[in-house]
Amino acid sequence: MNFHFAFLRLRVFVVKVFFTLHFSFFIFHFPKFLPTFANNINTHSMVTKIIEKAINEQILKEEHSSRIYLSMASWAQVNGFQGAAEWLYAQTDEERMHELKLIHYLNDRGGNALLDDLEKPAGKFKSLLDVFQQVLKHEEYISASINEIYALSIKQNDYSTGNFLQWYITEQIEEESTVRAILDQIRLTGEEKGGLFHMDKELAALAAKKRTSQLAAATTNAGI
Ligand code: OFO
Repeated sequence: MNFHFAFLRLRVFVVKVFFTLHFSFFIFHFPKFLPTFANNINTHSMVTKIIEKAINEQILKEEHSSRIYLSMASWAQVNGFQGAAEWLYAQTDEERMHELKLIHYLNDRGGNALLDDLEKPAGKFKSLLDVFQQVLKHEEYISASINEIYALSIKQNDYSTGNFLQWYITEQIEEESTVRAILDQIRLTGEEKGGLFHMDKELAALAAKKRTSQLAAATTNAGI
């Protein structure tokens, strides 16, 4: 074997060893890169599993809100409070719109919106005052829940979800304030027949206003 041939074989051997070592290093360390790839995907486009779970829970709460108000509306209707029934029926539809908005958002962000079992809502109430006291209590609970998901989205660096939830935060301020005003009026007019009659008329007017703004929102958000 001449010297040149031996030198060539040595070079081929060195190149082979070099590539074999690099390939083995990549295969050995590849699993460590996977979480990095996954994290990048979660941070930049898809919701994390934690946010997906939180939004799915909120979807259930909005659907439950819709049922609670539907049950209250039915009670109001059979107990002669036509205006209150109209307001509560309109509120039922609004809660369903809140639910739909969340479903579309979650699916658009690569999550999977899932429905779950619902609790049975209460069907009997002591008075109109009792109904609206329960509405306020429920809205306060929903506001706290929205705020919790907002805080979670910031913790998860999910600013898109935080931005999306801003709409719900503003909506909750409005919902609570409307119900507080209704409660103040019920207390002011009193729970005597004349006062309740007047209040029911007020609620019918508020329901008509709510329906008009729902129609406007449905026209603007026709794509949701
Ligand atoms: Fe969805 O705002 Fe009431 O519950």
